[in-house]
Amino acid sequence: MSTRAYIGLGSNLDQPADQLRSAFEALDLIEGTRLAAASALYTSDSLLPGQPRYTNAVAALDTHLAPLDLLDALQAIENDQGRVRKERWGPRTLDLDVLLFGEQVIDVPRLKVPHYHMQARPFVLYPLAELVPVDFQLADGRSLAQLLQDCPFVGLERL
Ligand code: A4P
Ligand code: MG
Repeated sequence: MSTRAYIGLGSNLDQPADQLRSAFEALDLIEGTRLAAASALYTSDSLLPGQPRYTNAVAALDTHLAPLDLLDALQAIENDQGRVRKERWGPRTLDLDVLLFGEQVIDVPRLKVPHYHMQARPFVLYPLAELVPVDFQLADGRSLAQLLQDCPFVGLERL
């Protein structure tokens, strides 16, 4: 049986839109995994001042992998696309975050799911909303509709 996982994609270096398009292709090539759906791309200012603007999107995956194996595959894609980790929250060619993994709540040092700040980030919630049913709920019971209401579509541009 496969698990539906949602992945947040972000880039603010080296042609971000192209980085995300390559990443969608790479996600579909992960072993035991298929890209079920991809959101539109959205741009927004960085949460940290002085960094280039970000392009973000969300992917829906159906995967037979265990969560940590999926994380390994995501980090391999980040590395393949030239990610250099210098500082936390530094500019990056590609960031892949596991937003949701089925209904699972995961809290181990390498992986926290649902992703910690997703509920407050319009560049995560609005692309996610394109891919899920209107009555979608997170593993902890919060409804996406409520999260969207609390997180206005401000500063976001849909490409
Ligand atoms: N890790 C734990 N949980 C997860 C998860 N659910 N998904 C661990 C992925 N990784 C997870 O991640 C650091 C470690 O988190 C990993 O080794 C993994 O084991 P990282 O990607 O190396 O570091 P990071 O991305 O710099 O940190 P973080 O906290 O993921 O940053 P964010 O939250 O991604 O924020 N502004 C706009 N407009 N758009 C953006 O996308 N992104 C950031 C970075 C800042 N401002 C932004 C955006
Ligand atoms: Mg990250």
